[in-house]
Amino acid sequence: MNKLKLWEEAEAYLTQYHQELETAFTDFKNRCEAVKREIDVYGTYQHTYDELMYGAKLAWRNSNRCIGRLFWERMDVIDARKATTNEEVFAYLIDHIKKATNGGKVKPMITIFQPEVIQSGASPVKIWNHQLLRYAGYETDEGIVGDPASIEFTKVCQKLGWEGKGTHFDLLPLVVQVNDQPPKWQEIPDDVVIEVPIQHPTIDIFAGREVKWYAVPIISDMRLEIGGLSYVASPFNGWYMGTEIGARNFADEDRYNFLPLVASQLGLNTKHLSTLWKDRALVELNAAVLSSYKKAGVSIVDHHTAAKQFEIFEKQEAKHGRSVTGKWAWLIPPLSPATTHIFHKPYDNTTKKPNYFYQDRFWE
Ligand code: HEM
Ligand code: NRG
Repeated sequence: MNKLKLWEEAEAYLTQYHQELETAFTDFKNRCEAVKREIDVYGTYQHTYDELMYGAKLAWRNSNRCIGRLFWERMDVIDARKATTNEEVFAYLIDHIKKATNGGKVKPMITIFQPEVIQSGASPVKIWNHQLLRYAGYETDEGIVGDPASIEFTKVCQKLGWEGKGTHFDLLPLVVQVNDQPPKWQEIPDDVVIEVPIQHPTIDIFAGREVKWYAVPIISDMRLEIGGLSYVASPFNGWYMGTEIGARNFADEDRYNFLPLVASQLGLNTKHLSTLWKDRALVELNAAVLSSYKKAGVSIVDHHTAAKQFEIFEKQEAKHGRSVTGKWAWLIPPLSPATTHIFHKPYDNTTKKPNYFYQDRFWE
């Protein structure tokens, strides 16, 4: 990115920041002058903590695929830009898991490391994990063990010397890389992780097998862009919507694929698709996820409540004279979508900035 483009991006963000926060006009002008000079002299600039915090929240507000945006102003923003060593990065990540988990009362949180260096394109801090907490997946002679979505990354971890126990629910290690040195891995301490045993309230839907899921989804492979700066390592989390686990992670044929087992435990006729055995199994599986998280005292939201909250978000944004952008195919829940208002209207999928973007994997 050249200086002119960077300044344009910076100016657009500073303008939005000062407008929405209604700061004094002189403060806005002074800050613009300072940033402009910084870019002229150094070819880059640094955000103040307040700019970083508000930018991360705006990026959430602008996340078209997220149904959880009502709470966009309520997120803890940790400034980890001073972390330069593997040890410091690991410490921040483990602290993030601990504080976001918060004993089960999950807190939305983001930890932001140094941004990409504009002049060289180098990234001083990289996180290789897709989520800070995720289960390994192994190809064995008896078929896949664990989460099929993790097979490739699990191989990467094994190449680095990590060895999993070989269960269906082995937490992968954290893998970080500083200054393009060889990556380092570290196991996550047990005492900072909450996992929820999944049980149906009345039926043995897993035929006695131990099934569980981790409490907090912490996406760690997206790039946070604010005012032309790219925070390539900025893991963030909210809490789960039940269907993410019950209708996708446990149900997709290329994930844990539990529907046939659950249906057979429910005594359903799986010979004919027309018995709706998949739909019946899905409902009980999702009910089991929601009631298990509730019983364990871990925050989770069902898709009906989440859709209602999203409707409030849309009204709130309209009241502030702002348009809500969204990606319909992602916003509708994968279970009973037409029971939510989201199904019945179109959404404009324009990308606003700041935002969270996909980026190339660091390990490929
Ligand atoms: C996507 C719910 C918090 C940013 C999603 C999805 C759901 C969801 C259901 C779709 C996921 C999928 O289908 O794989 C929630 C809930 C939250 C929450 C219930 C509770 C507070 C957050 C926070 C951020 C965020 C704190 C960022 C600061 C995103 C982004 C995506 C997303 C960027 C797209 C992810 C992708 O493309 O893989 N959210 N979210 N969400 N959410 Fe949220
Ligand atoms: N579907 C993924 C997680 C994606 C993000 N979901 C959230 N994000 N709820 C899964 O692990 O099932 N969040 O920040 O809360």
